[in-house]
Amino acid sequence: MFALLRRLKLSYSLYNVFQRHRLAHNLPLYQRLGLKKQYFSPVSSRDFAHLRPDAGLPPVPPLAARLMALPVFQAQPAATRASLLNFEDNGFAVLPGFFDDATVESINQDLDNLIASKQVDRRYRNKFMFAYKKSGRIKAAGEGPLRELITALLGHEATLFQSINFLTGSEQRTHSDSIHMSTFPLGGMAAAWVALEDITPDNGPLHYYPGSHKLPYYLNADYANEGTAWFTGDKEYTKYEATIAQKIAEAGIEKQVFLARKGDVFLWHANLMHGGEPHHDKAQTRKSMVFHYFSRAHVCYHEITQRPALLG
Ligand SMILES: O=C(O)CCC(=O)C(=O)O
Repeated sequence: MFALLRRLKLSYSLYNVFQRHRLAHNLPLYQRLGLKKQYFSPVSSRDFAHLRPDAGLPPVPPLAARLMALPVFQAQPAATRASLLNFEDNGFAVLPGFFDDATVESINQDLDNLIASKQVDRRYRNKFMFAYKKSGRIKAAGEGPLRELITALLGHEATLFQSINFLTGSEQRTHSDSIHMSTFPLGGMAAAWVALEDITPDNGPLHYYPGSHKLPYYLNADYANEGTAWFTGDKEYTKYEATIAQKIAEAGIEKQVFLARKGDVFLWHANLMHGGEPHHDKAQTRKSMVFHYFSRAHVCYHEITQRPALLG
């Protein structure tokens, strides 16, 4: 009964009626796209199926020009600049030592304090969600130069949607963030993953599939999870994960594991397939943090739950 209620679109639309200030971002875009929707209306990829893939997006200069204009880009070592310039080809960029030791330690200290004072709690097994709302130092890490780089990569103003801190490996199966944090047009999100200590093969490193962002975006229709006018889809998330595993095997893309050093940053594209390796050595922690950003120029929503995204 509870599961059915959770899938009832009306129940969360009612909740969203009280969130106008955080949902109004989609309204000008709905209007530009000719979609008759309220700020609280359910939304999914099905609503955009009749539109041109780039409908409603303003043109932007090429990636190299966007990056060159940024002092933070100019200040990076040559290898980091090359990695950022290749983002559109590879689907990721690596920024070794982007955060210094003192910054990382202050973030670890803030997270410890937030956990001890119960200001953040563990959700979805081992995720400390939205700590940036409680820690100025975590927020500063996600805003500032990192967000400027993400804005340049997206070509549109990036807004920090969420932070997730981990003390252990996520062990999440391979996925594209676009099934969780979705946009129209496709591709209007990106993420920054930060190593808050050295990562080893045994403490659940991040994994990713280079170039996999060029695969199609696999959304509700690809695992028969579109639902009905009243209810969201009824498929288990494991069915999505199995679909992704099959698509990657068919594409023959080889997995890479990111053995980061403390302070390293890994940026990924909205459709880069990635996940967490098994965390074998439970005596080790895996301190890390990920920021997910949405583009302000896109309709931002959640494909599985068909909810508009709450920003700000
Ligand atoms: O940190 C990890 O192991 C994976 C995180 C992840 O997949 C995500 O935040 O989307």
